[in-house]
Amino acid sequence: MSLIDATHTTPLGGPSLPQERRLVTSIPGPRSQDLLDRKAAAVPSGVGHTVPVAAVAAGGGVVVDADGNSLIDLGAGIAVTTVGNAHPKVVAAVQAQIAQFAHTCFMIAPYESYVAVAEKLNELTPGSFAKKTALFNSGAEAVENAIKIARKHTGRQAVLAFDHGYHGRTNLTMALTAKAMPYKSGFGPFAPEVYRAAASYPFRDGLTGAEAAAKTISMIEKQIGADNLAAVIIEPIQGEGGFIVPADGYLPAVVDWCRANSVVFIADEVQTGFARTGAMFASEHFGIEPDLITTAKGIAGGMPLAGVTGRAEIMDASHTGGLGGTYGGNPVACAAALATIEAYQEENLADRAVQIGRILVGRMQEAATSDPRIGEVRGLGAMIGVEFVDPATGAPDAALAGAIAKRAIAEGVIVLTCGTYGNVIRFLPPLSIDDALLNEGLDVVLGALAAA
Ligand code: PLZ
Repeated sequence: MSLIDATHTTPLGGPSLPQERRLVTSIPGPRSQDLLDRKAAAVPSGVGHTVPVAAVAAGGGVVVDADGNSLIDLGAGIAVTTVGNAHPKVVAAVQAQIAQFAHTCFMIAPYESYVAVAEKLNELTPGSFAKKTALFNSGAEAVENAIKIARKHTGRQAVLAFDHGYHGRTNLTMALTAKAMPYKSGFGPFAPEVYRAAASYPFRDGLTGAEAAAKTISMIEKQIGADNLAAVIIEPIQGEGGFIVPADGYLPAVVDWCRANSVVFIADEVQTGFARTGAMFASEHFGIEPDLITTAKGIAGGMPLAGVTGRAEIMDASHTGGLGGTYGGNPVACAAALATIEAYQEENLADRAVQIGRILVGRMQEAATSDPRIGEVRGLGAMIGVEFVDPATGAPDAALAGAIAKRAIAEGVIVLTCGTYGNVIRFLPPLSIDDALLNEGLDVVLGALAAA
């Protein structure tokens, strides 16, 4: 039994896939199990997986597996296929570009699509100042380069990251990431001159934005020294750390302090970017204009691409040849990005994210009124997290979040967890999901909560 056979009988992906939850076997079915057995033999165990299926097609709001099961997708491959999997525009753009040329290396022979993506990002990111953009392959690589640029611009070395922060799995980004397991344990030593402060976590710190910012700033001044600090890097809504939305005023106060002290403020919008939160970039909700913004994930409809966009005078700090990489801004990925960005705009997907968010928050808050295990429902647009707690103590309940996700997956709904304490269920549906399918997915998740 081979997966190749299965793909012959499986429809192409994209929005024309039947938008339904359909279980024809238990999860995993036999064909998926075959692949998981091969995976176990061929791929190191360090590379885990959340959903035990062999995916063969996806689109709209579903992922279809090799056994013919159709799962409702509430994760979008971790906020990547925000525009919808196998979006027809993206498929057409990729096919056209790959037939034209696959690669020249932008550092060797530049091409238009890279420049066009840079122009788009310069235009769409918040900030009315002159901007420039450099392209890379992954979120981690974008973050690495944002730090390089900030150090070169300031001539300083220290970087401040935050509790609950996530920035990637490379050496520098592991250092920036807060959580030891599974991201860092045993993988050190980590890059030096990385410091960590508490950010704002209203549900757990009880502080106003101004109070939390005062704590952050005091930490910087006392433990790092403004003169040593090149950059502050923060996710406007912390993603892997638990979908933590900072209190009002926190981010603007930190940005103001950075500006007054010539520190580069970097917003890591790898997870929050591209219509996900109901705005093109989450920074807009908080009224901030970051000096640099890192992007990836939703940028190119599933093709690997990432960017650093920011103030032209900071972006230009590096000597010629100091930034780059063999594949960064690959033409196929850039073609996909241009098609994806066009789709966000033509289909008003930021507005769609707001509508999806209303459904998510409405259903979860309604459940919270009668279920004290729901500590908080939070987020913006179609980036919503539900934090589960022990009702008696408020202590994080990771076992409950894990049990809900596991049961939902077994019943055909892809749902992800996150959080430093592992006790948050996060919703990141593709914005191409329809209301009926979204509601059915939430029925299953709430059923799993009731059963847990
Ligand atoms: N910055 C804010 O969310 C990636 C990680 C999945 P890459 N988040 C998903 C995992 O377990 O590896 C992320 C992010 C923020 C940076 C990154 C890193 O992006 O494209 O995975 O390198």
